[in-house]
Amino acid sequence: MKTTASLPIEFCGIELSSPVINGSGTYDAIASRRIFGDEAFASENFPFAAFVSKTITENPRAGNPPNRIWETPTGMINSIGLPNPGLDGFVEDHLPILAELPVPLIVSVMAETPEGFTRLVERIEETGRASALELNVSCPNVHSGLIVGEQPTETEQLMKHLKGRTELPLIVKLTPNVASPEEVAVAAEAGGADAVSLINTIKATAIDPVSGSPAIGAGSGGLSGPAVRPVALQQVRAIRSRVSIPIIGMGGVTDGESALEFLLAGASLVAVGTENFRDPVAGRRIERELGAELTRRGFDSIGAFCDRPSS
Ligand code: RRO
Repeated sequence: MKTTASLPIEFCGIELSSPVINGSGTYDAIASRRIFGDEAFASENFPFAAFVSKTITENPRAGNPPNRIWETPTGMINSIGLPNPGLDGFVEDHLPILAELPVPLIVSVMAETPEGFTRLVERIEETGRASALELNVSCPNVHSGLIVGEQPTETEQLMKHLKGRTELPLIVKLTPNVASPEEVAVAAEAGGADAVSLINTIKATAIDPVSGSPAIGAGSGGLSGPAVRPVALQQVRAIRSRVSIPIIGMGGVTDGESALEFLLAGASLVAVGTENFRDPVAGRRIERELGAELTRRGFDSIGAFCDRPSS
């Protein structure tokens, strides 16, 4: 028997070398290329099986005032506020670099209207450089005026609006900050979503005991890291029982065992987020550990695990 299970997997028609990818906004591939050169994009070094970009909007955004990041017990609050170069800046300056990645690219987008989403989706598709799109309808730090990710009917309408307009798989990034994320997932599937990803961060704040004011510049942000893992697992499990499209599970994945927990809860892929800030090559380690976890349980491939009788 091999020492570790083989991990290649297909997701929405995309061939991936493993089920371990990054969470949007948690790994700066462009900075890694700038600092480490071509080595950063060598397939044996790049830590994920697909790369999800930081979310972009049509117009450039400066982001929120500091503090943008705050460490918490077993987690982190962020309120970055979606700084990004806008669609033109992304297509002209970032995409040519991301096109050199050794893995498929998933571009994350956010807009205030269905028409705005359409412009983002169509322009990214035109470049021919993305394998899929993630629709971020769940950022806790941007008041877009669009409550689409919180309202099942709005989510379904957005998906119906976008569906005929692109050939690319559409992944809907869900918020944990609603009473029933399952209802939003069901609506996304009904509208034509190809997959859902969850969880985005959980609304949170921290108070500076000296000033008595929030430690976060914007007043509040979103909690991530191991602290949120039990919440994420519950939501992945609940959504798995309600939809048949694939799920990208995330929330406090730090090692092979926690990645396996998400697969057991019903995710097809797992995304690493906060752990990348502690260990930028965590994805590679988690992939290795996941292979060993599967082998220990008698599976020689991720396919055999997915086809196990109880699943
Ligand atoms: O940029 C952010 O503040 C941010 C985004 Br877009 C998101 O989707 N989730 C998050 O925790 N932070």
